[in-house]
Amino acid sequence: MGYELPALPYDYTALEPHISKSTLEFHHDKHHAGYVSKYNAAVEGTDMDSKSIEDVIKAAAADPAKSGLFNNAAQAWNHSFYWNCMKPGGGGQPTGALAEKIAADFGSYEKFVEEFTTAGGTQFGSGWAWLVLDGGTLKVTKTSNAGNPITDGVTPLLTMDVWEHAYYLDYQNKRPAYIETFLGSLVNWDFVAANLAAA
Ligand code: MN3
Repeated sequence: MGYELPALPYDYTALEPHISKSTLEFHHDKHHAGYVSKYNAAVEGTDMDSKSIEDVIKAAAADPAKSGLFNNAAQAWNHSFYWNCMKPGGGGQPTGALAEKIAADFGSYEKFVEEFTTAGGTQFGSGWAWLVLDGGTLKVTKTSNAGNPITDGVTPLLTMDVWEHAYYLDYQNKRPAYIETFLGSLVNWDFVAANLAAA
């Protein structure tokens, strides 16, 4: 069955000046493609090949002997999700039911921004910041390396890659500037709202 590397949902230059064509070329065509390729090589000819990638992620997370498979499966999934979490002209405050839910569960949009910024900024080394739906409540979480919240039984709604390869060409060591730009100019709230509606 395998897992197909999805094309970016926008042009390589579409997120400029916030995220460069060069970052997206390396990030999608090299890093993401590499995880997908290693995932497919690992499951080919095994009983995992007939499972959805989400089921492989959950099964591999529960088996310490499958940490390599977990890393490539989760990174393949995380990046496919991440591309959709951004759009040209994105960012700023969400609207509608999502905005109301954020205000209800965090207290305010500003409080959400504070929690999400802290999660991304304090993830030591490589990882991801997430907005998830946990038992009907929105929460901010972070995971290290390839970690994915579906292994904790919660539903991912938004993610931000904080591996250095996501921002180093454009922001060098300034991860906080990347996070501020992600929230202010890139987040695709339409995608997040659709995920919330489907959860
Ligand atoms: Mn990445």
